[in-house]
Amino acid sequence: MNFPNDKIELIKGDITKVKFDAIVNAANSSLLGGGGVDGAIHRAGGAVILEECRKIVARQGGCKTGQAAITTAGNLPAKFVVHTVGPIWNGKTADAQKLADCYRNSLQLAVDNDCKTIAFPNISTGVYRFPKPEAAEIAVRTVTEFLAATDKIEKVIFVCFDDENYGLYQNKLTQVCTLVVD
Ligand code: AR6
Repeated sequence: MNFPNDKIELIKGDITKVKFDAIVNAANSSLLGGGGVDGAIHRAGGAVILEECRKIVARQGGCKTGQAAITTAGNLPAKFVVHTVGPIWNGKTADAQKLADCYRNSLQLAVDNDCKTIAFPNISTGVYRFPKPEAAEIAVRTVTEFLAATDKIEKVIFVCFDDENYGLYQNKLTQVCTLVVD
């Protein structure tokens, strides 16, 4: 689906199928895999992703909430996986800031690795229970701001797995992009 901001796209589907320079993983701070989109990425990408994650852990001891780390993408059609750790929702303002950090730091890491296209799942809106409307607002606002400040990223795609997130992103993207165009 296309929006007035032609650098942003939206699809409903499985992020492991996306052939972009980078796909983002909603990981946990151990970086050693889990369920949800994390499990899907490790299953489809194969053992090389976990091996590289283990090396990152050995080097820096995991990944803090809001931070991001990058590996190659194994058998996935993408070139890189950016692993970021979303906040576990507990109703605090700090959670919103950490979620924005996830989007910002993932985009910056993609730029640092010469990626021009990047796909995001709906970070923290599964097991970590971040409210979907607020998470969509933060994701769209943070990505839109980042894109306005750099010409290094050519395309960002939000990959929604469920109808609720897909509907929320459609609304948010239309609103934000209309404001930008006006
Ligand atoms: N493609 C795109 N989106 C997906 C896919 C997929 N294949 N599978 C699930 N989603 P979650 P979190 C959506 O729980 O809330 C893991 O165990 C899903 O519908 O994967 O950040 C990690 O190891 C939801 O909208 O991540 C952590 O321990 C979104 O991805 C913990 O879960 C995020 O849901 C992270 O929790």
